[in-house]
Amino acid sequence: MKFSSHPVQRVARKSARLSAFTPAALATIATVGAFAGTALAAEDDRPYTFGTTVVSTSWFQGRIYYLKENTSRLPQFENIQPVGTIYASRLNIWPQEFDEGFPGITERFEWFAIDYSGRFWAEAPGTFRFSLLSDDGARLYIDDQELIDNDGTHSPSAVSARATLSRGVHSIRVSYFQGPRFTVALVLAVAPPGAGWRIFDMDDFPPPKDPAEWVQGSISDVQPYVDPAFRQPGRKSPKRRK
Ligand SMILES: [Ca+2]
Repeated sequence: MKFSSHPVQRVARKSARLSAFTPAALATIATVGAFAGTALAAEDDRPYTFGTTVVSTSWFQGRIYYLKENTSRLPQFENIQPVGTIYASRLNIWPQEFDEGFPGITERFEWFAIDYSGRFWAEAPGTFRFSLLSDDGARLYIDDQELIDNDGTHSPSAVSARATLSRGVHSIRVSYFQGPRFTVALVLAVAPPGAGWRIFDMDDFPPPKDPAEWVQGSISDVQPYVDPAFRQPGRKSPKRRK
């Protein structure tokens, strides 16, 4: 999928023009970009972290793995042992240089993978759209079904999909790997039923307070998604027919 054909990438392109990926710049993007809304505007002061070591049972749990040099695809995670665990409510790492590793876990900044998993509650059933921007490869699974395959060694690029989710608890997994130094990116965005694009945040999808109300959700109708509002690069906008 080309750079400009996708909402996530369109925002990334806007941000590139702002010369620095600062929180202030992101807040500005939030007010003008395809993700307009409170989620981005309420950016915390560490917008680029892959996660923290502070344990949270309601967030993504990300297991960090070392990869062999010249790995070009996501690994078989079942066959390797994690070197540490981090937690994140959102995956909001815009394209950036990364050379510091993970505080308290490892100094490695290339040839690593993170397998994020968690659970979220869909209150309103219907069509959810997801978009996954990454450098290098990433895949998105919901309820053990693969929605997005953005694997491989590549510069920041996004792939989108849509699916119908029922009301209830859903599992979510984002597998990610960073190949060669230095650039990284990992942004997961969602457009819930009848709503616009925003950063997917676990805190936006809490279950009912009473566990007696919890029900298992289901997924159906998984399909690729291309936003009709975005033109293909190099093409003029179609003339309206009379
Ligand atoms: Ca990279």
